Amino acid sequence: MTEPGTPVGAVAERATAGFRQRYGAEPAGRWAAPGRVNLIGEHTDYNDGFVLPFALPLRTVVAAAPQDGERWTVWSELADSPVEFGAAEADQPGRLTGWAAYVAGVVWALRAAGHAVPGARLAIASDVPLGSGLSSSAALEAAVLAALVDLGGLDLPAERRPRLAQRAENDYVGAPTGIMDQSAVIRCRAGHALFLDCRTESVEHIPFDLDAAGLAVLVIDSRAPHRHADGEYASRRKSCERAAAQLGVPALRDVSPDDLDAALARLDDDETRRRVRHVVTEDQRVLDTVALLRAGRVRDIGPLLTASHASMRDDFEITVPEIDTAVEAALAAGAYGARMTGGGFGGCVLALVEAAAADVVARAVVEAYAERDFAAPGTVTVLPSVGAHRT
Ligand code: GAF
Repeated sequence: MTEPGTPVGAVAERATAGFRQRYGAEPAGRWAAPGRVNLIGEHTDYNDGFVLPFALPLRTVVAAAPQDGERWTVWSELADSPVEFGAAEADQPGRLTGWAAYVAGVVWALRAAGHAVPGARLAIASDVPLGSGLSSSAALEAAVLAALVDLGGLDLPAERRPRLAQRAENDYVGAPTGIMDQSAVIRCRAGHALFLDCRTESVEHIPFDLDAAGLAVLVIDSRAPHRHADGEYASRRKSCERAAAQLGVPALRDVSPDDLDAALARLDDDETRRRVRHVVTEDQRVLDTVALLRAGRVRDIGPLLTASHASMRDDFEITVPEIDTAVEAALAAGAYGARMTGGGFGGCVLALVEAAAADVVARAVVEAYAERDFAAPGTVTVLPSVGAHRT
């Protein structure tokens, strides 16, 4: 197995070193934001439902200092050259593309909300893998947002930040994602999962002390190429919204499990029925998982995780062969439960395992991949970590 995340100090040092080298000066501060995995509750956020993510010990760190005027200069260790933009580019959604769009999007969202955003120089370093479904984009948005809020002394409490970061992604970058990822990377606490009601944005921090229970969450990077992920995500979202309209409810969250059969009978095609069944049953699985965790029955959530995977595979149809293979191999090797985490069509699987068995399960997945000639997966055990903060 690979090591669980570079200590924040090492990423922060790279951000500081990058800042010094690029700008010949000391940063005024450093701000970190983590990636996330979602324990359960997939494609429920934009249906006003429930999610239960936790923050990873993998982080993006921004070293930053103010600069005169409305100008932003951004260097990233992952890019060949820095990007510089002013208010004109920031005020035009879509004008910047690629990784810099997430930075410009945050500037845009802050300005659109009436904040006086300070000009700044930023240097970015990150351990959150890109394109693995671990919310590298939300981590970047949240770290940049924290830096600009602090540098400008802006009045923006943590509970209002996820919506703003989401606007950057929805309206500047143009990705129609829900509120989960930004909430997770901003509001999570170490040792806890974040139970978020995506309609009211109220949160409860649910103790998820894996160490104390002798358990581990193994994250398996499927390394499957993201096939049509953006278009498929948008089409799932549209299909859910159409179904809610047909059923005469504000969102699918308003269909209770007791009303599910009657609701399905009112829909006119099988595919929509499957999509709705996933969302309604997934919301209930989140509530059941929370109830078990509150009762300290961590191992017992395993079957709910696995049922969530089956629902994503058969009803929401967002898994791919590499992902299903990882889940099956982890379960066969003794995991209590396993499921894909994140938007789908690639990305990562998480498996709940005895800490002492994590290596065995990881090896079983690697072997199953080799048998099918898939590119080797990445494996890492993770503990629930802290959300965005100054470091
Ligand atoms: C992606 C999105 F960004 C989230 O908003 C959420 O919908 C998730 O897919 C699926 O649960 O991570």
